[in-house]
Amino acid sequence: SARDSQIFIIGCGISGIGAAQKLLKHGFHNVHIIEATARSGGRIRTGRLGDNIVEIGANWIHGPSKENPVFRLACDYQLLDKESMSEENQAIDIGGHPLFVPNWFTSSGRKLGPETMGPAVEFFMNLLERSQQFHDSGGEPLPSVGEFIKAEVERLAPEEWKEDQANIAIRMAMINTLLKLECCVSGTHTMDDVGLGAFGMYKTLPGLDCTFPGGYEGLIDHMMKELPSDIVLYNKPVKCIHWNYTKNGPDSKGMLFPIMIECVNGETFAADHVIVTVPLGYLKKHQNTFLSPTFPLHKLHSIQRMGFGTNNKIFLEFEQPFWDEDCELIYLVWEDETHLADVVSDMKMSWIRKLIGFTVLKPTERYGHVLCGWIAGRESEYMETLSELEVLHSVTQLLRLFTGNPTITPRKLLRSQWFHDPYSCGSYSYAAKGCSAYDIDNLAEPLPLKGSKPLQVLFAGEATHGSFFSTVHGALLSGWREAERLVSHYTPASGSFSSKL
Ligand code: 6YU
Repeated sequence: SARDSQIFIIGCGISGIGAAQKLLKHGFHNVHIIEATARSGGRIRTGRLGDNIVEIGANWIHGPSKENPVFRLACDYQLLDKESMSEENQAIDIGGHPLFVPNWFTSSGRKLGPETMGPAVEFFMNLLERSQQFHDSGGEPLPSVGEFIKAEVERLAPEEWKEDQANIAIRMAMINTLLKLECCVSGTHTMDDVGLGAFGMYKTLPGLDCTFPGGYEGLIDHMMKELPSDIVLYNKPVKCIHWNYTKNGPDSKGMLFPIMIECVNGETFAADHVIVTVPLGYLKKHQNTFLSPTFPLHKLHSIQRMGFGTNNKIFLEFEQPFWDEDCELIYLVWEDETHLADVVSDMKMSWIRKLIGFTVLKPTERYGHVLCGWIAGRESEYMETLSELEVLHSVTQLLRLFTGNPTITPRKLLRSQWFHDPYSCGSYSYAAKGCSAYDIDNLAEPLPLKGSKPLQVLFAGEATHGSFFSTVHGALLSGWREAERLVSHYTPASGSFSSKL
């Protein structure tokens, strides 16, 4: 039967796991996942800092409400606390920007109050909201979000804050911090790289972002338990997928397999279909060798055009907090950054300026005093090349400068290194300057679309979801989508005979 067809999924992240789950549910039984590393989960990765668990990859369920499949699974598996599941939390709609209780520290060791900084945050959030609206209305005045926001700040800020001249400089510096924070959210080097017209392609769901008390990887563990235990072939990086391939031997029915998967270790697998879920960063890096024959031009161009950047975390553990008890987000503001320009002239000396600040891990009873620092872009990639001790030294100096306390010493540090991870090549995708919905359609388009042997190579993964790219739920939905594409390919249209069976 058609359900006998050989299907291989490349990558055991949540999109690959989701695809396997759905195919098995529909009766396909020759399904395997080929994974480059020794573990499942990909960019969902829970690590340890002393006695604490910390998320090295994905952190939150963005928009945890009924429509979010990750939320539904997490509820079914009972992985969330009561509050996260409450109807009240599900109904909160903040448009993707949780209002964390902030503390502001500046480079002269001052701690500033909400009356000084609050207006800058409000002003910025308004510009961000306006940036998202060009997707529906069209007519974007500038190519990128960064250029738009900077132009609007220059135009509007003097008027907006004219009654409060004394604070203009510090608020401009604050806007710089907020732009850097937005680089972390979008996973990009600069907001000048994020397309203004495409920014609004990203859609949010209602629900107050929540975390997994036992770690995000618990979700992966539960999903894996529902799959046959031998479904994943670990430690087998795929080197090349040969499609329209004619040199395979015949299958049990004497048919030729159209695909040959070639692994780095020389092993090969014959298949009818392969679902590729490797990160966009990996595809960009290996665009000339990963497929043979290579990608059609329109697909290749979209792989090149869509953005994929780096956002890293630096976890720090302290004996005592230097922040307020209710603080959820610590902003670092450089008082000399009063001009809106993202230039780091000397990477070695100044990379640390890109660190926007820290989220506070809550609740304290569970974590103790742990902060998670956020840093994106090329400075983040440079940080990855430094030793843990060098990073610790730089962060310690930074904290002493900003708190004015020369004795502050973090007692432990752990940082992520997503750019140098050979199977991620960065953190997640964004809609780059010049991108449109067509680019994501192109990324998701199967090869070949038509012909006597269609749908040989299918594409899933976070970057292929039109509105939830860069998220775990987008990744999961994309895996389900490609599995369903195969299911309907083999399902006769009602009332008519299908030659596909
Ligand atoms: C979310 C969040 N979150 C922080 C950080 C990161 C990410 N995301 P996978 O990579 O998982 O799987 C592919 C597998 O393929 C993998 O196992 C490889 O080893 C394997 N592979 C590769 N090459 C291979 C080869 N050759 N052969 C065989 N195997 C191979 N998402 O929902 N909440 O809080 C965060 C965050 C530091 C790095 C995140 C978050 C992104 C998710 O982690 C990610 O999308 C999915 O896990 C990907 O799953 P997958 O299966 O596709 O790939 C307005 C506006 C702006 C728009 N942006 C909004 C911002 C929202 C994004 N937020 C992110 C924030 C954080 C903090």
